[in-house]
Amino acid sequence: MTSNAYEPPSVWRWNPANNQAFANINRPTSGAQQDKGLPVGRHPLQLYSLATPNGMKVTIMLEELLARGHCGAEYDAWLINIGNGSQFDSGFVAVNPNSKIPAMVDHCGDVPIRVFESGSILLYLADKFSEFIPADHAGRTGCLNWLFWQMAATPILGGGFGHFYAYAPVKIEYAIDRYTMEVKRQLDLLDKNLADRRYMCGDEYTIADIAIYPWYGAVMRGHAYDAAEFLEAHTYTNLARYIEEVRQRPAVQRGEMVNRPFGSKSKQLLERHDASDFELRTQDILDPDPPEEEQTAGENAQRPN
Ligand SMILES: N[C@@H](CCC(=O)N[C@@H](CS)C(=O)NCC(=O)O)C(=O)O
Repeated sequence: MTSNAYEPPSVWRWNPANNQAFANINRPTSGAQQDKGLPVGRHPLQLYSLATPNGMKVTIMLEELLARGHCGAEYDAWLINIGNGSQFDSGFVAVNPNSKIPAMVDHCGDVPIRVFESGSILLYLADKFSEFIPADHAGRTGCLNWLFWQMAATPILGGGFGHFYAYAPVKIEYAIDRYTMEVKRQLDLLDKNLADRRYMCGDEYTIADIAIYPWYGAVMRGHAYDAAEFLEAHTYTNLARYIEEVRQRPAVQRGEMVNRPFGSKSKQLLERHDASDFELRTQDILDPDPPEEEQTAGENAQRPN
C-alpha cells in the first residue's frame, strides 16, 4: 500500500502514447484543434451536447420548461461526439472555450448569448423563464446552495471516484479508498437532507434537483461505474425514494433520451428539433430500466471534470 514506484520528475512532460483512458482526446492545452463550424437550427435555443449526466441536466430542464407551457424553450439539440474530439472543433470552442458539453447559444436577442457550464445554463434558463427557482431571495439562495454544491462535489464522484474505480489502468487502493470515502459522505449528506424533504430544497422541484438527479440517480441505479453494490447504494433509502420520484417525471424521461447515442436504441434520440421527435418512442420511454448489459454502455462517452 505504501510502495511508490513512480517518482515525479522535476518537470512533467506529456506522453501522447500513454495508455490512460481517454488518451486519444486528452491534451495539456486548450483551444480548437480543427476548423469546423456548428450547425444552427430554427429555434432560438441551440444546444450542443451529449446525454452524459452533465448533458442531461440541460435537456431535462428544457423538457420541464416545455411541459410547463413555455414555447420559448423550444430547442434544437445537436449531438457532440466527445469521443472523436468534436468538442475541439472551432465552432464548439467559440461557444465553450473549455471544450466540454453541454454548451448552448440563445439567439433570442440582437446578439447571441453563449452559455456554458451546466450549472450556468440551468441558472440562465431558470432566470429567463422564472421557473424552477424560488422567487424570494432566501429560497433562491437555498436553491443555489445545492446547485453550486452539485457543481463542486460531483467532480469528486466522476473525475475522482469514477476514474480510479472504473477507468484507471491500475487499481490504486489509496485513491479508491480516498474517493469512496468522500462519495459515501456525499450520498449520506443527500440522504439526510431528503429525510424530511420531498425535494432537495423542500416541496418545490428546482434546478437543484435537475442538477443532482442525473449524477446521483446514475450512481443509485447502477448506471455509473457499475458501483451501486460497492457503494451500498440501497442503504441510502431517502435518496433512493427521491431518485425514483424524479425519474418518473415524463420530462425527465424525455430529457434523458436526447443526444443519446448509447444504451437501448429505443431510448435514443440522437438529435432533437421538435417535440414530435419523441412521438415514435412514447411507449418505449415508459419501459422499466434496460437490461443490465445496456446500463453502462454510455460510460466510455463520459469524462466529467
Ligand atoms: N463542469 C462542466 C463539466 C462538463 C464536462 O465535464 N463534460 C464532459 C462530458 S460529461 C466533456 O465534455 N468531456 C469532454 C472532454 O473533457 O474533452 C459542466 O458541468 O458543464
